[in-house]
Amino acid sequence: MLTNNGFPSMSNLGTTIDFSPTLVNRIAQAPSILFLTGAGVSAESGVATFRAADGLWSKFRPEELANVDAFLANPQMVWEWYQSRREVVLNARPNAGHYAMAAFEGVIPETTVITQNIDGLHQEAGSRDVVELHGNIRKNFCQGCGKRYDDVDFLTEQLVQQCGDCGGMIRPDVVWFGELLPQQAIARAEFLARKAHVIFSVGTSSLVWPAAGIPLIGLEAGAYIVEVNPDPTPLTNHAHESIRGTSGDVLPRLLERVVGS
Ligand code: BV8
Ligand code: ZN
Repeated sequence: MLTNNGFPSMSNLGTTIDFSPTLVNRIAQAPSILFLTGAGVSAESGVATFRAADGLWSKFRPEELANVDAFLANPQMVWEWYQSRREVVLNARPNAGHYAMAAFEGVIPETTVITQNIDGLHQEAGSRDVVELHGNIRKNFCQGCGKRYDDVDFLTEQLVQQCGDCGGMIRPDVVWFGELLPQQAIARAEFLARKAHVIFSVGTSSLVWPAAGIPLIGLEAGAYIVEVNPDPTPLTNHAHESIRGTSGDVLPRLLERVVGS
């Protein structure tokens, strides 16, 4: 009998979702599972997604903001955009979807979260093995010399900050378009995708590469691919199952179903 090791029981979940027995059995018997997550997982924590109608980029385009040329051309504008996002992230709390993914660690020992999100909410929810593919908005470094400024709280600084060592501009430690992902993070993500028995793609539009390729690497290696998203994405036709729903609703119910199986 699987237990979820004392994580809050989800029994008051009301109506049920008819999960396929194949999915429940595959998870229950899996030595390792993987969650690839995107902005949709944090939407229920009040952190805007990128491509929704009211998303972050409805007013701007990625090229204008999330790339180093934009930062070098207009550092103050890019800095202010990140300051406004930092403010939202630091006031956000994990939601039921984050907590369910953390609780899966108590059911399937080898549970890893590979996230595209930069908000740190998986770690705050208790997930112990989180790979951040696109960095973390709570960390910073100098664009000029690379000096780290992780423990400095810039939240109140409205102006772009200068490096004490070289006078260069300090930037959030996130991966911008055209920049390589942290080598160790993408290598570990691809390694885990080849090993996982079940891979969940949760809350991502599956548009940004190389993150979007992670489930496909797992598919090729024989993993069971499950998408959780209110909308279809380019991954939908490749997934074994695509569950139309929100992460905060689907994942706690799935955990309940697996624990009870
Ligand atoms: C690189 C950090 C070498 C900064 C981000 C191959 C093919 C085509 C293009 C490329 C390719 N390889 C590289 C590229 C270029 C580019 C790319 O992928 N472009 C795309 C747009 C075509 N990739 C790169 O530049 C990467 N670097 O590969 O370097 C290189 C460079 C150039 C050319 C070749 C090689 C770097 C990519 C990282 C960029 N940084 N963010 C910041 O956050 O400010 S990307 C940004 O978008 C996010 O980090 C996120 O990771 C990403 C994807 O967004 P999502 O998380 O999916 O969010 P989105 O809003 O799109 O979707 C939300 C989903 O959730 C929706 O489906 C919605 O229905 C769903 N949802 C909503 N509510 C819920 C929900 N789901 C569940 N529950 C809910 N409640
Ligand atoms: Zn510097």
